[in-house]
Amino acid sequence: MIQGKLITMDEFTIQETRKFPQATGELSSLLRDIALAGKVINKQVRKAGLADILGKHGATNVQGEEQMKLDVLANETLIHVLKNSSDCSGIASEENDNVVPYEDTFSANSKYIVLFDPLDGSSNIDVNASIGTIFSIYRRVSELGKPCCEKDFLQPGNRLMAAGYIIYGSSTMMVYATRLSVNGFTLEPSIGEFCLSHPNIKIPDNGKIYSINQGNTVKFSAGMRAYLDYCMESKKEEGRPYSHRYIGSMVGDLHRTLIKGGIFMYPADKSSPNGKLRLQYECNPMAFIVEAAGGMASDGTTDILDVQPTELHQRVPVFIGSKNMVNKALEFVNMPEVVAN
Ligand code: P6P
Repeated sequence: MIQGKLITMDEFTIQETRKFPQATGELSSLLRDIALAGKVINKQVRKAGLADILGKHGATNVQGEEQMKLDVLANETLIHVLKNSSDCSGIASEENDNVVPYEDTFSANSKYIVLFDPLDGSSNIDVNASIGTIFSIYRRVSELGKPCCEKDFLQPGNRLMAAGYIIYGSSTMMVYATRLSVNGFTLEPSIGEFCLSHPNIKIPDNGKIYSINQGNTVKFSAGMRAYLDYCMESKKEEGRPYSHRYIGSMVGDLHRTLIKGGIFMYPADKSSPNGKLRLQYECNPMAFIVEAAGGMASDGTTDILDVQPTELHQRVPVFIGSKNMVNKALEFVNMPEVVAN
């Protein structure tokens, strides 16, 4: 707020850019393009209950998941907006089997690439629960002047330049992290602008909410089951057991975790040895945001951001949130099996 005046995301990113004389403003411009795509997707999401765009699109994506029509619309919106951006050389999407280099000369000379999950949590679309767009921005490693290629999209999360999400919930918010801070912007529909509402977000070191699909418990390791027992027991020092919250939409569960503290987990299990969530489209961007806010993200043994991707759509187990809670969970998960039984 400046003298009670709203600060738009554009004003904020320009102010941030001015702090670094060597900054070219390209990253800020790319963030503004993503925000534009978010506004277009938001318009489609907000009318989903009315327009005939509910229901299955019929196609299935590389994950074998049936695509809801909004998934497709969101994906196409992001591809179109970023193709017309002056700062993106190509994209990779959870909905596309392969990377999509933009073939024009201008894009071939752009220095950034973007990965996204266009509409995460899409199974919640027709029950009106929070869903979201997740994005990651890397500086490309391939030669400028030529189309970007797959190696640009297989960089570890510790090389991210920025990452964020747009959550279509009770309000529409865009939260993004650079290496300096995490900031949240709420869409003000009357002016069509994202306005700064959550400056310099920090995740509490502790929380009282654990978030996991407990329906998978029978498939979890003994250590994982021991941690869930710990969460459910009444802890004298905390006065009550933790609360369990699970929306089934990573953006919704992690936005709550970021704001209130807590832990979100999608661990490996007997039928999914690498868990379910995708490293490049969900776990790396969320880990970058949470760690920039002072939290922690692990695959059970390694910091998520240090995992070297080998495949575009690879999955990874994830424990992410308040650092003290993640460390406690890892104690249980990594205890010798015989002790945990
Ligand atoms: P489950 C949504 O499909 C998603 O990719 C994440 O947004 C969410 O956290 C997870 O899968 C939910 O998976 O197996 O609990 O339905």
